[in-house]
Amino acid sequence: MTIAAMALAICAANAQPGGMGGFGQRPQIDVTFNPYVEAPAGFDVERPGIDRGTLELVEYKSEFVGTVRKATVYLPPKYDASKKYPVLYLLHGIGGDEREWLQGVPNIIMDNLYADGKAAEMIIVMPNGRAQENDRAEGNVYATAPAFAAFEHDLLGDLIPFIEGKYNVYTDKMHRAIAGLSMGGGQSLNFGLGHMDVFAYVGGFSSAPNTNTPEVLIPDVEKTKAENKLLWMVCGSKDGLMYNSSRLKAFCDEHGVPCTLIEYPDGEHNFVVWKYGLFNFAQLIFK
Ligand code: FER
Repeated sequence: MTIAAMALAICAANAQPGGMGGFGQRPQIDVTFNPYVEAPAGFDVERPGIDRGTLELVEYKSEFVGTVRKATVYLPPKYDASKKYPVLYLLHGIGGDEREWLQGVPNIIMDNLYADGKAAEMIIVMPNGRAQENDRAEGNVYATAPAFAAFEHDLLGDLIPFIEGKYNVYTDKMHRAIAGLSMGGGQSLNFGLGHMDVFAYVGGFSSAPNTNTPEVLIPDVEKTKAENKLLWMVCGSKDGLMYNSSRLKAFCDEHGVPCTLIEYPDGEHNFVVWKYGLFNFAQLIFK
C-alpha cells in the first residue's frame, strides 16, 4: 500500500467530526509558526549540466537485529575519499524502507543545492528504520511501530560505527545530523534530542505519534539549550499529525528553547512537505 493509501485508510478509521485531514488524530493547539518561505521553482527537478552526486546501496551487519541490513547512501558531487565529510542520517516513514526517501529525490535536491553553493558537503545515509528481522514494509505496518523505537540501538551500536568505518567521515556530534519523515521524524526527535552527545542537528518532518512528549524530549531545558544546535520541524497545515510537532514547538517557545516549526500551506502527509523539509534542513546543518 502506498503512504497516501494508508493515510486515507487511517484517516477513515480515525475520522473525527470537523475533519482535520490526514490522520486526524489529535486537536490542533495554539502555536506561533515560523514564516513559510516557498522553495524556488525547480529545486527538486534535475538540472542539466551540473555536477552530480551518486547513490549507492550498502549492507552492514547488525549485532542488534542479528541480520545484514541495508541503507541507501548519497555521496555529494566530486566525492573525494581523501576528504572528511559530516553525515546526515535521513529516516523514512511507517510504510517505507531504505529506498523510500528516493521518492523525494534527495540526490536531485542536494545536487541543485551544491550547484548553487547553498549547502555544506555531506554524506546522507538513508537506513531502514524498522529494526527487526523482517524489515520489509509488509502486512500491517502499524504493528511494526516497536521496531522503529528499537532502531535506536541498531543506529547507535551498528549503523553509525559501520558508516564511520566505511567512509572518511567526522565522528563528533557537530558533524552528525538526524532528520526524518513521519515515523522517521518521531525517531529523529526522540534519538536526536535523547542523544545530544551524538547529534547536534535534529529535524522532524510531519512527525508521527511515536514522537515523545516534550517533557520526555527535553527533560532539562538548559542542557538542551546548550547542547542542541538546531531543532527544525515542518508539517503540512492539513496533516492531522501536526499535533506532534506543535506541542513540542509550544513547549520550546514557553521555555525559551530555540526551535523552528513551519506550517506548510495546504500541506498534506506527503513528499511535497518532506522534500521541502530536506531542502531547508540541509542548508542549515554543518555550517
Ligand atoms: C499513527 C499514525 C501515523 C501511527 C503512525 C503513523 C504508530 C505514521 C505515519 C507515517 O510514518 O507515515 O497512529 O502510529
